[in-house]
Amino acid sequence: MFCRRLHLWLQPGAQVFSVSRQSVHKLASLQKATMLPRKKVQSLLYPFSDLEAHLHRSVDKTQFQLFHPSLEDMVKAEKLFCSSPSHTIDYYISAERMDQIPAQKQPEVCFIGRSNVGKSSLIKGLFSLTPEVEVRVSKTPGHTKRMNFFRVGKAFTLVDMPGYGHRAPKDFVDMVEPYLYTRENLVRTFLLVDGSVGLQTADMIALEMCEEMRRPYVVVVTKIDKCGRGTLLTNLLNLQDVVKTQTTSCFPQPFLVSSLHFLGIYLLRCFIAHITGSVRLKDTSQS
Ligand SMILES: Nc1nc2c(ncn2[C@@H]2O[C@H](COP(=O)(O)OP(=O)(O)O)[C@@H](O)[C@H]2O)c(=O)[nH]1
Ligand SMILES: [Mg+2]
Repeated sequence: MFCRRLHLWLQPGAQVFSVSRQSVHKLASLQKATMLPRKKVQSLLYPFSDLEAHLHRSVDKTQFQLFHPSLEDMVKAEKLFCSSPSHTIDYYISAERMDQIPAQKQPEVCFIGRSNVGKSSLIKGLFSLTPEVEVRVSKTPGHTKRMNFFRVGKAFTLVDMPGYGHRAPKDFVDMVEPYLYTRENLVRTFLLVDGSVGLQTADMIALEMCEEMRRPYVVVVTKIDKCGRGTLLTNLLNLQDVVKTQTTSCFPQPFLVSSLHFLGIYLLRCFIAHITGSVRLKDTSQS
């Protein structure tokens, strides 16, 4: 890891992205975001573009950009996250056990990760175009004690899972594991890892479990606004090493997000729309 660190141009203290907090509410829709200066638009849509130049040329960057849809595709995907009379987005049900969840045909995606990693904030960000959908975000770790299901029309269901690790190992065994193993319509699991602290023991346990499950999953790197560029890149390269050497079912590209500054939210919306079969991308080689 320390050798990797030498590849970076370290700028201690330099915050990675600089969209001001006040302007975040204006960023919920792409149409508004694209009015910003070009460079800011780039980092909002493809957060990795801000980091790319700071990696040594020996680092393989293609893995970070496998899913790289056009702006047009992202606009198409965004429509899916806007509620309308014929396409209702709503909180559907919350459950503590599998037998409380009705079986469903429509594809499902779920968000798992340690308590406080930013799951609920990310889901809130994804649904920011439909603010009437209530997603509770807490300052207290372990707040989400139930599995919360959100319906996105007939397109897919999105599930906010209880956090594991800190004070919540029981929830993991009781809820997260049985759900991941048995939910038939689950098409993708998003495993969230805090980019400002990097992979922790509990993340590694979750990663191993996702591997055992042998169903496709994706790593989402959260809170990328919270640390300097050097720390983020170090954590990111370490994560890439783990994904490359220790996983077979993980999508090689980590998705970088900041729910606070709206970075990477559009790209993630587009990826979800794509994997649930809701939006056909122009270039179908992206998977
Ligand atoms: N700086 C920063 N803080 C965040 C971000 N996302 C979430 N947080 C904060 O992290 C804490 C936990 O977030 P939450 O979404 O409730 O985490 P959960 O337990 O995984 O659902 C809250 O205080 C959030 O405000 C982010 O992108 N950047
Ligand atoms: Mg939560």
